[in-house]
Amino acid sequence: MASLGVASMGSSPSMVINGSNISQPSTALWSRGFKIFPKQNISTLQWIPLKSKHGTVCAISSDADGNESIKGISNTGKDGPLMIKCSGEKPPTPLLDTINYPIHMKNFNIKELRQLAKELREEIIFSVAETGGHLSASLGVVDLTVALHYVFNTPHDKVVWDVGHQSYPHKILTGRRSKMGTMRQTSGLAGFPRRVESEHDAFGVGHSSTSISAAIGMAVGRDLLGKHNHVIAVIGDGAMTAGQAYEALNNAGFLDSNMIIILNDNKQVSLPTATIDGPAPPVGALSSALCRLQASKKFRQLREVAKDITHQIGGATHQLAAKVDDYARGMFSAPGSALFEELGLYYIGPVDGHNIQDLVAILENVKSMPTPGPVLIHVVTEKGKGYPPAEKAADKLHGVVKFDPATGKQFKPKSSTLSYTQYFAEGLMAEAERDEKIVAIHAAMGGGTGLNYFQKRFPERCFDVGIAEQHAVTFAAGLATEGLKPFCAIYSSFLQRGYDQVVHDVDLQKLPVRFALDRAGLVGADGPTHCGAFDVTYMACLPNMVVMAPSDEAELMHMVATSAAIDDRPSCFRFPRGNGVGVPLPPNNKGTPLKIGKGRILAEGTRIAILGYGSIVQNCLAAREMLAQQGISVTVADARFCKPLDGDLIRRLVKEHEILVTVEEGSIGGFGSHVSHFLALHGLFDGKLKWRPMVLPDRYIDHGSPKDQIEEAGLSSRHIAATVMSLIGKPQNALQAPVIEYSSLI
Ligand SMILES: Cc1ncc(C[n+]2csc(CCOP(=O)(O)OP(=O)(O)O)c2C)c(N)n1
Repeated sequence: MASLGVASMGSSPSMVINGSNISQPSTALWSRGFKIFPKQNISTLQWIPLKSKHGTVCAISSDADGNESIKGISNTGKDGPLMIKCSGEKPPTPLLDTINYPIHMKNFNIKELRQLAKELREEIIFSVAETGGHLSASLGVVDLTVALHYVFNTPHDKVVWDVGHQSYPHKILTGRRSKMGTMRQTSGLAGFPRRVESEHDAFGVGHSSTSISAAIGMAVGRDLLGKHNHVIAVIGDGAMTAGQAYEALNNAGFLDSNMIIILNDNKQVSLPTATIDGPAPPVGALSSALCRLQASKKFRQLREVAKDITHQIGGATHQLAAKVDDYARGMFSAPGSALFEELGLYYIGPVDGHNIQDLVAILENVKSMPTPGPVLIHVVTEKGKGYPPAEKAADKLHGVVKFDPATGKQFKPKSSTLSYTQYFAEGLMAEAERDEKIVAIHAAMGGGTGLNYFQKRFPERCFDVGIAEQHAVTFAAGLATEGLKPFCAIYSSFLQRGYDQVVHDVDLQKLPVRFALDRAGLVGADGPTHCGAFDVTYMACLPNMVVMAPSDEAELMHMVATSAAIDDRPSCFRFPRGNGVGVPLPPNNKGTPLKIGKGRILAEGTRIAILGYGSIVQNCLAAREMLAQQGISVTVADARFCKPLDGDLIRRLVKEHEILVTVEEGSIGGFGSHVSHFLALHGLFDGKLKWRPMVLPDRYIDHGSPKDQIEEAGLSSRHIAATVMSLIGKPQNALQAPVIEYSSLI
């Protein structure tokens, strides 16, 4: 196990340890009042605590060569964030105004750093109130961010933010303050770190739990190239629930490269949601382990006593104390810390993540070590820290639209319809009322998937597995083997994580797991990391999977019912971010199972057939109206199924029309590819048919408004109509009608 020496000054500022020859303390200690030093340098150590009137304690340590270093460590307990003011006026930011890059804060003292943190908080609240975005995760790491940028030197040193939704203070301190007003908007700053946006963004993110893996790669790369920078991964306790994080920890301990992992523990594992009564309690064993660890003051004291006895008496008592120590570790402390240490990481913590002085002291100590190996610093923070409306809100104001900074009240747009997500939840609850075998699974996304409503209605039948999409899929497969009817609700882009599980654990075994793929297609402000571009492609190539997409919210409810009824193989249906179109819903939200593999014609025409797949059908209908104004008669069909395809419908469309245009909000290789495959195999390309596929472009589309994104993708109703016009040789500029996009209704 990698190990550092740790000398404790104990919890009392008046405690004096003079000249203690501390041999091999192997354990993690409370952050206040300690000095860490490389084990190999231990010879003599002097702690000379000096009380100042501010309660500051200074310690002097001297190494074997007699070199002394002085450390000032606060023990005042008053070092939390300064009170912030949120009037709605632009806050005065005299210190922040002097900083464009971290280099400008290097001469600050602790008091100034605390003031800087206060100004950063006010700045974030002010700017996110104007733009919307991820608020509370960023507020929670302001002090940590200040300490990191004070101690380390990005971009030379690499700071890898996990998920990246907490990176707003980092962005402000690294040259992007003036662009904060463009956050998540078309051509503006991204809501997550991106390598193309700044050299200070060491790694692009959006999906969780990648930071440790990436950081190890950077650390090993550095070593291979003989470089000397520091690498720091900052990962939340939520992100720490994913398997990849453990794979990385395991590998970090084995490779033993120097790196720092900061575990940002705010006791929020799943995304909190405002749509249930209170914040979602943290799920998973690690979470409870971390809680126990934080609560284990007694344990820390016991260990201090054991250590003191060890050093004072030695010999047999030493062994006894060591046993007490081991026993105590197993009993009270800290499955969390034990786990990390077993994996070969040196564990420090828990540390108050809002105490800049402590954070700076610890980071400087770890930084100054020549070969610490992988070190895990367990930092405890509060999500939304410093902003009372966020601290109090049930959802902690995790993700917000524009809001009033004085009150935290959000300006949510009024809509006559609900989100597709909510219609899904309603449809699923209607099924579950009638069939008690229906169970629901999500991966830390109760609010995002609407399953928080299901959870409330059927608490025993809803499972939040943490940010663990792979596990969610195989867990669902296991449930299916027992005859239950699992609905796995996962965003399209997040299911990419669980793909082998979908293939190997579900499809190959023909297990009836139902996948509800939310956020299909373009997602607006979250950008390409969250864009559901690929699911049709990756699901429809699987031999046993039934693949569906509803064109409106009523169809969504029918597809929920269809999936519930399919009990001999897996099935999936995708639906977009945004609101329904306002069609009548089935009675009591209870859908009727559709005939598998059967589409429908929505509007009859003569020359041209547009075959849409999914909610983009609404744009096809709008395009039809535009073309009608040009005297062009168009049939619009709703495919409903990508797999199995409705061969009869395709044959009919080809037979009765000169032109077939397929439209989908998905990548190449999806619905259009299946249609073309069918056309080719059945000789339907051998005549006069003109066929054009309209899909998402073969590149990633940046964050922006849904309207801008669909324009850029070339999938607006105007684009569909223009494609038809060009196919029949008419000038496209004849299209004057207003553009109606379903996506703009979001
Ligand atoms: C693979 C993946 N699944 C789900 C999400 C959605 N998500 C974003 S933040 C978050 C919670 C992260 O918790 P934590 O890491 O503790 O950060 P906190 O928001 O609490 O600061 C989730 C589930 C994601 N980004 N990536």
